[in-house]
Amino acid sequence: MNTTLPAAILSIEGDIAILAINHPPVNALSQVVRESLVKGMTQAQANPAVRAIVLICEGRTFLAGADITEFGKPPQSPSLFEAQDAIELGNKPVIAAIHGTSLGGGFEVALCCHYRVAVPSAKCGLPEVHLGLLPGAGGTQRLPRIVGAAKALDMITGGLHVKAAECLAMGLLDELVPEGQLREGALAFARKVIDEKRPLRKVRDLDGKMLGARAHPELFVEFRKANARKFRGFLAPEYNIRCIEAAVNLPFTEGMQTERKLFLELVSGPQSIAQRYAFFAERQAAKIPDLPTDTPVVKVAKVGIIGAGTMGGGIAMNFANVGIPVVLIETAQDALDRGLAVVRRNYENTVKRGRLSKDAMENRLALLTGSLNMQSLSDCDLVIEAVFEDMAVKKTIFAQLDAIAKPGAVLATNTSALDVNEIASAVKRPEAVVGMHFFSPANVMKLLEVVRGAKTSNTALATAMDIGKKIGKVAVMSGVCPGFIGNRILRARGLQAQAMLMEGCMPWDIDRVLYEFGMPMGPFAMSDLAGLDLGWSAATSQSSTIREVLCEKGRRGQKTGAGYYDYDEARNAHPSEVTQGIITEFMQRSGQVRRDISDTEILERCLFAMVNEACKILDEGIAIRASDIDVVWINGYGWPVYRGGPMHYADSIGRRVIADKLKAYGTLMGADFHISPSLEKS
Ligand code: T1G
Repeated sequence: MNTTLPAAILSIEGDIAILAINHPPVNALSQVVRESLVKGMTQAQANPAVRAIVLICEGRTFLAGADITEFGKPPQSPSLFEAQDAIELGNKPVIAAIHGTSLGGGFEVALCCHYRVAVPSAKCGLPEVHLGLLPGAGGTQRLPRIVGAAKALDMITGGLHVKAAECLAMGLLDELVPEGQLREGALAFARKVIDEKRPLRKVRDLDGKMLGARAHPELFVEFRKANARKFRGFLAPEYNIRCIEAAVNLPFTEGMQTERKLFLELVSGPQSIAQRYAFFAERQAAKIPDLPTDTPVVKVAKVGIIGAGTMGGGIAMNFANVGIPVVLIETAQDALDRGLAVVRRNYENTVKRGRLSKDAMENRLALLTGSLNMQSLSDCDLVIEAVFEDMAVKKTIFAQLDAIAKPGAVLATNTSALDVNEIASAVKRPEAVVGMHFFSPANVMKLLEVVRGAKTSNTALATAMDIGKKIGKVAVMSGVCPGFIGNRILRARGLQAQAMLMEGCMPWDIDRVLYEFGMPMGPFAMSDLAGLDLGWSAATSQSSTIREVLCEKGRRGQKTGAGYYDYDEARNAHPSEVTQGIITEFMQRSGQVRRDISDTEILERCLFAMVNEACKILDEGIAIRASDIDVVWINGYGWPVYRGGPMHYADSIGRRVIADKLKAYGTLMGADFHISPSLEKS
């Protein structure tokens, strides 16, 4: 006998009820799901034949959290709390049957079940912190009661998705059932619960782990100190910590009140609004309006990478990490050996940090082969060129590649700014050419700019976007222009920063303002990190810029112990009298008179110049939508996600206000500066 509910089917097998939720795409706890939980549980508990209830989901995953699209709208009953009470306070044992990713409110529902089983491929987590929130349905109070305060702090403030085996070890799961047999396994477990007369075990009643933590309040002090840098500027981590402190020190009901109060503060605050915006923006970026969703995609079974330098090696790791073999091409054996050695060292560091097993490292390294012969690329489905940023060199390589690569192969360039159309002109199959701009370090940074050339085919574009997601990148499509989206905006900011050095600022003034805004570092610290001599040549240097003079003096950045800053042995940056002297001399030579520049002016000229360039990028159709630009800067340059990105930030200030401020700065913005048409009209 089956009962159909708004987003579920309730069925009875013998003395076990099965409530199967079905609400694609991820069984989010929308109103219809909450209603189905209350109705299904009530009916099953009222049925005298039923002695246990299995809660399971159809589709790709168990409940994956509250429906984020409902936030900021009037609440619709029943509430998530009512749905949880219908489970936890019922008169029959409820077993959660978990697959996919049981996250946020979804896992909080599972924690209200009396027992939890999962397939080995499942993951559980309370990642609300990534949305600028906290687990607002009892997760901060129930999780520590099972795993203890220390593990709860890591899991919740890290927003971790924890593998089923680890969840079992921590006591979050009662049993792992065979992969692909979740329903059968859950029913068998329910049978045991009935036959063994297991109790209605409620997590809220567990207190053993809390007693232990109560005796060690220093845990929270140390945790805050150890994570201060990582949590800098964010509200949600601190609020999550306070909730876990409440779980340790207060009775359950009072702890729940603390959680509710802090959740309500976060959910209506600008940081969570920005982080929820960023969550959806990232998913929007994958949607290219004029690219049919059924566009054929090349299956990438083997990748070729030309250039085994820092970028080439880092790019190669992305593919090896997901089991795709890579052949790395170099022109000389020592360069090839060096490149492969860097890759091995990167993996060894990850193993040392305990984030990769030695076997996994060896398996990945086994997927990487090196060759001095470009013919080795002939069976690759995707070839990525990652050589020196010189157009002539790139065109020569693509012409050679054209004669070697197999029909249908996608030919990508990792260029960070050069004209993809010109590169494509070097081959007879320009439709196969696409830009895949990785960000350094390529094995770490999540952003991938996929550059669509004038002749790039839909298949080449779709393949680049698809493989980008498969290797864990956030792919954003860009049109062709110097610097594409991210670096073009970076340049606009850099022009203001450099100009202000000639008006009275020192590099450390500008870096401080942007660091305090939330950027990981300012433009001058970034330049020192990357190396001031990128693209510089002693042969042609003429002391014409501050950067040239620094390079001529051997101050080429962190790697030389000095650049804009002086660096100590621990590579800590210190303001430099040498740099100050160079800047002062430059100002005197050009007759500039120093003036005091406020932090506000520094911030506005840097950020508003970025917004203006972003508007031009939209005006020119280089980016599809404003939120794509935000995704680029959050994932490629460390724009603080709690501020949503340059365009979200612009909207929070008002584009009209920005246009007026830019006009007020007038010629200070530079002789070549002009306001974007769309910003002008806003
Ligand atoms: N609400 C609404 N829509 C969601 C959603 C959610 N929670 N999760 C995903 N979607 C949409 C997404 O926008 C996309 O839509 C589609 O589903 C597939 O997503 C009270 C307050 C589950 C790991 O943080 O991490 O519970 O673009 O492309 O790569 O304490 O989605 O197809 O139209 O990401 O396979 C807590 C968020 C919420 C989990 C699947 N939960 N989701 O990844 O697919 S707050 C989360 C994810 C909360 C409680 C608190 C991932 C995923 P479209 P996708 P995927």
